[in-house]
Amino acid sequence: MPLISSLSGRIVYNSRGSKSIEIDVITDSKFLGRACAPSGASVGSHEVPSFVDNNPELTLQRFEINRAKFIGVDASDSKAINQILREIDNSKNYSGIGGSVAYGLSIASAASASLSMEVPLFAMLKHHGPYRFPYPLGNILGGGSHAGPGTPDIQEVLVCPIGSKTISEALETNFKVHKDVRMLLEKKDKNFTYGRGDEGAWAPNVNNDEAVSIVAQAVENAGMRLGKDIALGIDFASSSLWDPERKIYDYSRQGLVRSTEEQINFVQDLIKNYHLIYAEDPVNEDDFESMASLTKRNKNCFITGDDMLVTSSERVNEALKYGACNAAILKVNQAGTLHDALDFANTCAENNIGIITSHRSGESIDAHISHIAIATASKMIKTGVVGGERVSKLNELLRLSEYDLIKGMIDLSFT
Ligand code: 2PG
Ligand code: MG
Repeated sequence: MPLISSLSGRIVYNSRGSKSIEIDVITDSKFLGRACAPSGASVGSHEVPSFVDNNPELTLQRFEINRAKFIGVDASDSKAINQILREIDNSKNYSGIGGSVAYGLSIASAASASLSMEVPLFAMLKHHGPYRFPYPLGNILGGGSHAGPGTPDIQEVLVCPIGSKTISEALETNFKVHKDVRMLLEKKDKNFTYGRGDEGAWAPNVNNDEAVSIVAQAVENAGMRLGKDIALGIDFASSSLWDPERKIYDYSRQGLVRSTEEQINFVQDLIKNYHLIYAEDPVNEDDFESMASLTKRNKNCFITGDDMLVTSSERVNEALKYGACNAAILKVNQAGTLHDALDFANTCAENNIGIITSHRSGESIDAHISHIAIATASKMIKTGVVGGERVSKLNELLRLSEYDLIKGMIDLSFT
């Protein structure tokens, strides 16, 4: 049994240059597991907060005061780690210890246990059922909270290489589209600076309609069939556009507003015209009814809840009452601990909700999510395409594809 012999924590910096908490867990006095909490820019209002009172130093202090309570605990027992955290912090959302401590502790413990047990993390987390390899869902072009004025209001236009048969082929395809989109943007705007947003997606001065059409154009120019070789997806992150007082979606960069009905029609037209396979947060985080109407009409598109579900079993159970989604984003730091996130994954799997494991816009070079995506049989892994903190997850997928346990094949099925 991999027993925790020591723990330490520190403040480090994420890909945005903001403070984050990193936790080290050592089991059996020699196996070091290390995890750094990521953070979002477009944060759902029901998410676990990263820090106690928004204060990284105070959060680290809380960890220091409580760390001895984890000594001697079985690091592979995510439930036991969770229980101790719940005893320390009786708030519902880890606001007493801080979401980044909950994240770091739970992931670092699992990582350390996997070293001690000499099994890869994905295999330690998954005990039964067939393995599947997720498709990389790559962020190609965007704006919203991830980029500045002049960029699209829509946060992300993504691609999924659904025709690829291996992970390396899939990665090559995404890299090609990312490069080709830059060439199209250069042609369109002589002043294009090659600027990129927080996740490495191009951040050009184009409106929302142009953003989607340029990515589609790049796919077609490369001789690939839209919806067959590559499918497009969009993260509308529409809670960031929603104005609850005026009850409108405010596309301020494009200078227009949409009522809820107009928003649904806008999304529906994009799904139809571009054969979208993926539509994330197309309506605001609490509008389960509108989400349900899109889910009902689009059997071949993942209508996905991110800010809506915040990796919470409670929220997904609520969504199920409406039939609000057929897919869900899994971000461990939205939930708090690895145990909470795996619990959410089970609820999704039992109810036929496809899982998409995801990075955050503020990231480290950790690659644990690549393992979590495999362990949860995620349909896709949302990682971005370029940037060291994005590529680290993709390169880990390449390494993992070498395991005999996993066939290099990926299989995007809706069932
Ligand atoms: C999202 C994420 C990741 P953020 O909205 O899905 O792309 O962004 O981490 O800023 O919430
Ligand atoms: Mg999102």
